[in-house]
Amino acid sequence: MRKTFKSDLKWSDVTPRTAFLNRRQIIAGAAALGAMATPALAGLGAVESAYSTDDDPNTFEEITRYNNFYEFGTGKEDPARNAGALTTDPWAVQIDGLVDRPGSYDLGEILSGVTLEERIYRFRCVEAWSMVIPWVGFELSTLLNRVGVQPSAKYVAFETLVRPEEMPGQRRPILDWPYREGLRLDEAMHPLTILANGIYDEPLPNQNGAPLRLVVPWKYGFKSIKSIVRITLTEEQPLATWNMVNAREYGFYSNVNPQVSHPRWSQATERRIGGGLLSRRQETLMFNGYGEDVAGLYAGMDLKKLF
Ligand SMILES: Nc1nc2c(c(=O)[nH]1)N[C@H]1C(S)=C(S)[C@@H](COP(=O)(O)O)O[C@H]1N2
Ligand SMILES: [Mo]
Repeated sequence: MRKTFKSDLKWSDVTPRTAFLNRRQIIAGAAALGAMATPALAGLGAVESAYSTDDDPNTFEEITRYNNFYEFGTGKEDPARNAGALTTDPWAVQIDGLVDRPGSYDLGEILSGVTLEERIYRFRCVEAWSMVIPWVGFELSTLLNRVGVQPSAKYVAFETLVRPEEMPGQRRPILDWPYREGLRLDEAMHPLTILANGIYDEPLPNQNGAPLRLVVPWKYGFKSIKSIVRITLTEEQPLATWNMVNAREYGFYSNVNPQVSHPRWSQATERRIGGGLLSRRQETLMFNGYGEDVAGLYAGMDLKKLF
């Protein structure tokens, strides 16, 4: 089982897959030799996690050039083209609602209290494409525990930045800004749920939701809200952007489920984004393959009704 190895190579943006796989072989080799002391720190200095998948990760280029981030336009290439203008420093996150220590928390302050981990997760968009992304981040529960969740809290609401001067998509009523998402508290506290601030040991590119975005790997990608400026603990189920657009097509839960079709397409299979011959359609897994870890959250729930 992979665990707690420091990064020992800095990955190149140009040939990330090769560098990445070499690095993993080096780490596996070091583990086999019992070489526990791998002291070098590189990049964000994340430690590896047993929650990572063994699936081949997508390249840095694939992950950063094919995006959904409607604040920067609706085309898959718009975010990479337009998001460079976003100012991500300074950055603060307002944490409020049913918490003991509400306030505006500077990003540096948030990051100083966490252990960054590498989490290689499958990522499944509701549009039936998927990738494998080596995130760097930390468990959302760490942050929520630090601010103190009050017993009456049942949900967590998230909001993305509103800054139309830097986000051209927000100058048009594409969505009802800000982009909003929400989780049930037990989903938010689950160890698989992370806030990411990096990819491939590099700071998160703006088009992927810099400087801080949610990643919930067993749910459709739109739940993983980007560029978060507000986290609110609530008693009522919060509003969620795509659910507001069309509740019949996008449920509040939106757990990946090959048995529940989108009204306009099947969710039984997905297209794994990838170069040339490796590109392939594959079967979609229940809870995106994370059922062993998360199915218990939904015991007794009718997942066709509460989809
Ligand atoms: N604020 C915001 N967050 C967002 C979106 C968005 O348009 N705005 N798109 C969502 C969708 S549909 C997907 S699939 C993922 C895409 O993440 P990626 O571009 O890092 O792969 O971000 C999600 N988070
Ligand atoms: Mo998506």
